[in-house]
Amino acid sequence: MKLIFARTNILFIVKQFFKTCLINLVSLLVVFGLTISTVLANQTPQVVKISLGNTAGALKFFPEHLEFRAGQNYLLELDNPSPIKHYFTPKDFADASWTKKIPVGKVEVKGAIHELELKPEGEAQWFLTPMKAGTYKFYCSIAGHRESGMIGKIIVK
Ligand SMILES: [Cu+2]
Repeated sequence: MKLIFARTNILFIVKQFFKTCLINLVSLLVVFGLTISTVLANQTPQVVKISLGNTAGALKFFPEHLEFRAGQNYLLELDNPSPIKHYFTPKDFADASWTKKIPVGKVEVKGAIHELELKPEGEAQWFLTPMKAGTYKFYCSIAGHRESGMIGKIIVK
């Protein structure tokens, strides 16, 4: 009788011990998860430079192919070194991304942006996080430019 009682007691203690271990493990994972998400939110953006044309007036983007990782923060640094204005139009990619901000002087433009117009020597910064994997196109929407080769491909993995 005594032996059975002692055995039950030990079993109870062992069970309690594992329960405590499990609770501690879960708390640890929660804290770890929160830390990771905080790190992601404050993660320094990876800089991607894109030129709209060149000084020779080529109707091309440099580079024409871009690759991103979903969930990673990016800073697109756009410039227009060409003698004429161009558009950077990555509509579907922009829809599949979260635009954090587009700083313009002392203003931060937020929300759904589809297109930027850059005048000669213009520069722009676009902070975004691609959210959905896929293949997207970007182009210049000035009549004739896209047809002449001002088009590029974006791959989000
Ligand atoms: Cu153009």
